[in-house]
Amino acid sequence: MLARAARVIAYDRAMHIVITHNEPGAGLAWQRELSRRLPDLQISIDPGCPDGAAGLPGTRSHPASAELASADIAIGWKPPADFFSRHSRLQAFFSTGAGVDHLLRHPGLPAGLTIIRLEDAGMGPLMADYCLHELLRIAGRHDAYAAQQRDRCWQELPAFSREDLPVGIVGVGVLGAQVGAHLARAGFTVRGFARSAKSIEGVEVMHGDRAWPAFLAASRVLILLAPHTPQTDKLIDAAALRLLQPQGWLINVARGALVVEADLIAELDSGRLAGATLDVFRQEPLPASDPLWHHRAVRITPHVSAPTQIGPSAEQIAGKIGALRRGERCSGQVDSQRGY
Ligand code: OXD
Repeated sequence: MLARAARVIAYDRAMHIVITHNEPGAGLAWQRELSRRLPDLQISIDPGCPDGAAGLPGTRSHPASAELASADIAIGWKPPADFFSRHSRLQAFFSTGAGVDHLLRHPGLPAGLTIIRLEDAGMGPLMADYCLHELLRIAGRHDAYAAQQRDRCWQELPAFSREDLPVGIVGVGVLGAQVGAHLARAGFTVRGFARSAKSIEGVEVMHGDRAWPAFLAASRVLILLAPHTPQTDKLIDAAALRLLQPQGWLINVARGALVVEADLIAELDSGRLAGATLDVFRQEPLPASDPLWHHRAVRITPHVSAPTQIGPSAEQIAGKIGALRRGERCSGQVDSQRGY
């Protein structure tokens, strides 16, 4: 499928863009940001998404269905089930997030549709700070102090040094590489795990299946930054967690489906794993009945480690649309076989 990933789309007429987004308000925000940057293009909001009935004054947010069916490019996040049946002439879909699993798993996704993901667009530094913050919190024993505060207990605990907390990052793509370099600059020993050899300043990158056990064994804090693909589904199970250094931590900022939740809870309960920071979950929002909510060793954030930065993201997408209009290639095209 690499041939498809490298495909160039040439447009010789005015293009029509349709926006679809599952969050109320997001469709309008994207329409506003893109209209400023691409004033000569028609930019509509798909009627099947929450903002579908609204639209910017002077724009046609809900054109006639024949007109909508002529959309060339879609931009958005988690399109509704019938989206692709209503937009039969699409040639490309820009994901407004780094992940594209929401598209690759869509039952109506047409074969051969070019998918383009966001590349950093301001998310890298946020993700890097989120991970550094968690590491410093672990090093400073802040969870233990929070528990002590609840019990009104005044007791100094030995802090962990940087050397005590070697970090392993699974997935060193655009975001993972930035996180790794940031943590290395902050003085942590950082290893990355990738499918193939890579060079990242300050980070030792290990690659290939044979290196996996040694990579885990060298890590005390495991950070997940890999995409969710058939290969990474349930990658982090009891066997993987038990290979980590004793009293390890898991930080998941990738996708919940990478982790076998029951195994994670069992490892935390046994005390082999000291804690987990989870920003992503197999089911989001995390159901109220999920045992993770109440686990003493788990910190939960609601998929906020690196929210899409709409200004830089719209700038990036507008630039790539410009490239496509000129018949040029643009980066970030997804290989659907690989899954990212
Ligand atoms: C994602 C994102 O892919 O938020 O999860 O960008």
